[in-house]
Amino acid sequence: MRAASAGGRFRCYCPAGTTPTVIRMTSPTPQQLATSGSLDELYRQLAPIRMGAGWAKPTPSLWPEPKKTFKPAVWSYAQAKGALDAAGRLINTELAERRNLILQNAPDGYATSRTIVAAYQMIMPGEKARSHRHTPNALRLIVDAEPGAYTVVNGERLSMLPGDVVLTPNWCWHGHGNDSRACAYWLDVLDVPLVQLLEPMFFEPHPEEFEKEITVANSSPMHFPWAETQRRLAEARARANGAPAEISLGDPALDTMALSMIELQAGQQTAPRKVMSNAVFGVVQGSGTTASEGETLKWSRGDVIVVPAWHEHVHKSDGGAVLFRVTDEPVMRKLGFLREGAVAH
Ligand code: GTQ
Ligand code: FE2
Repeated sequence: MRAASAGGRFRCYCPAGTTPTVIRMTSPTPQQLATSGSLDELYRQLAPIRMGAGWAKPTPSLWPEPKKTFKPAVWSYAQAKGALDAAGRLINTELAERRNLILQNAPDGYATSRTIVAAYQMIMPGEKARSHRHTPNALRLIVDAEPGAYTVVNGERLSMLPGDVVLTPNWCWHGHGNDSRACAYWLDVLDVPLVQLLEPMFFEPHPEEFEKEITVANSSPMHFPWAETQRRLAEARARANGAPAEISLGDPALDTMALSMIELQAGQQTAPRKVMSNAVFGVVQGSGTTASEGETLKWSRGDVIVVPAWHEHVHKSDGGAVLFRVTDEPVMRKLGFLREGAVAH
């Protein structure tokens, strides 16, 4: 069999009586390309050399505004708690390194938003979840736990009480434990989808399975205790002139994620915003609604709301609420992509 070009097509010369078939296209010569007689012929010649005509735009590479790939959504803590309680009967932390429930919102699975994934996690009394480290940055918002639940971050034991936020930045060792008599439930927020996109993913289990605790921290830059947050919110409220108070935790707390707490007093609502950063909200206390682009999401304590980038949104509360906000703002800002859009009035 001998391949040859016939009018730009590559066909085999077949034995008499058989049908000619187009065979694997070989690389066209510069001369064959230069003498291509039509655009269609040129496109066919380009395919086997992995070149595409940018002007033909089979799929556009640029568009005028962000696509709405991800949708605003809400997840129920009550449902998650039920599922985690079942998982508590059905799987232990030896088998499952983490007993976590991923909040899936991507059209093709996994992620909660383009850059950020959120998950509920539960650890039972007496259990330990072994130590490991990874390049994705992570943080936790504690929802329900009694004194005795803790995370060990780089050898420091940090207590986990409701409303606390605990950081485990890029490549820090971390494991969890629970010496209390109650199951501990929290919300994990990680930049895993961003790390998957950029591909600097590294993961390592701790060589001793459970990292030894060197110290019990009574104050750590990795720990934002709820009592301190409440004190700061009260100060911010006094300065807010009737608008919702917002304080940031860290500046930013992590290289890829900025954290803040927003207090909505009874009857308050946030100013409408449309920002080029993805946001995940955890409800620390109270209840309310988030309106975003024609949808109204209802939420109460422990629930999680995601507002993808470039979606106008407003949070409202009749009875008062505190929202924990996590965004990829530091990434967008550093790259020069952080825009604030005009909002409808
Ligand atoms: O607790 O270390 O939800 O590594 C996902 C990955 C939690 C954790 C998650 C993790 C963790
Ligand atoms: Fe982890």
